[in-house]
Amino acid sequence: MFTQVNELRDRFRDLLAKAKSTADVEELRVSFLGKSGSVTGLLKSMGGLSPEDRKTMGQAVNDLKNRVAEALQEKTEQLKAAELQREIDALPLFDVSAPRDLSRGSYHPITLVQRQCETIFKSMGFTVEDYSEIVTDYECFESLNIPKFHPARDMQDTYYLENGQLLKSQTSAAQNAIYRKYRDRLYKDGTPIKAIFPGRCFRNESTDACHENTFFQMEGVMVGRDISISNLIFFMKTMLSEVFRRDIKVRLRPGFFPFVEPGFELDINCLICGGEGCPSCKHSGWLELCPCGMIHPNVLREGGIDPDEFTGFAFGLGLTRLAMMKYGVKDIRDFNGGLLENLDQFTDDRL
Ligand code: FA5
Repeated sequence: MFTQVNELRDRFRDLLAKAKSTADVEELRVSFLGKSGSVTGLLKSMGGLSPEDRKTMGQAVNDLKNRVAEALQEKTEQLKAAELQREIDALPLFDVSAPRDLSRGSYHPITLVQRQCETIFKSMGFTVEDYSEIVTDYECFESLNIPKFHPARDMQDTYYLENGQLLKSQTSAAQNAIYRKYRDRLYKDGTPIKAIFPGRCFRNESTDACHENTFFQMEGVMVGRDISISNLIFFMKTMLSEVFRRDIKVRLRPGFFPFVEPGFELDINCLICGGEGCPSCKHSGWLELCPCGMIHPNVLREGGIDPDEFTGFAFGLGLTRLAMMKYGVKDIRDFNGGLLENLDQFTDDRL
């Protein structure tokens, strides 16, 4: 029987040396150590031996069994490492110092539209202001003629921090700070305040094809002597014709916002369906794009400006919706979706 053990050991060595893959090794394991394997068969065949022979043979076969198991384990690890190395060798070389392939990155469509609007308004003498995303209740509501418990608060629910601050629901939240920043110059030499402030807004509301809980607006204000609705309409028309570079149908209708009087809704004919009605425009053919109006005297007063001396207009352009219309994006949620195939197809030759 010892001869059998030796023969088995030699045969195993030969076969193991020939194994080329982890699958070959597994096959060997089954044929030697499996239920009907050769080593298992030897163990079973020891029943007819004397107790002494069984003891010696048992030790020899168990020894063989352990060595076979160890050798199989070692070979598997070697083959796995070699297989991994082959996969690594097959990978294309990546040179971190190589110049970046710019064709693989792009601006987000909202960034494109935002920059385009900034360029247009800068060319008309507006400054571009930055403002935080976390604001106080005063900035977002009270300074805008929306006192605590005013029903107009129901129009914009947002996300509150434990310390009472909130994620701004509208870029109008920056109005008060802008009036305070520029009012001295306004009083000193009458230079009108002309500012835009783009920014991310947040609303706690259900999403659909034209509503997101996180979206971009761009606020604009102009305050000076004798500023009227005609100025407002001029700037809105100029901006839209520059952005779309073609004739766009718009409509102005009365709208209520506590911080403007009179207030308007400026709607744009839906460019996704051409005005026929679709989910992007809630089947109305029109898309609310840019509410606006003449700044309410209370809001000017709160910003340290005398409404008997100065007047102004304000607008709150829905930048994300503008990007939808400009690029024909049917569902607003695609902008936050992160799918590069969706996002990297837009360019603007003026950037
Ligand atoms: C406002 O936020 C006012 N602050 C705008 C304003 C400014 C009025 C200055 C008067 C003077 P409204 O809630 O309608 O208004 O939002 C303005 C625009 O932001 C909308 O026309 C729309 O284009 C966009 N908008 C509003 N909510 C969402 C939303 N959930 N998802 C995407 N865009 C939105």
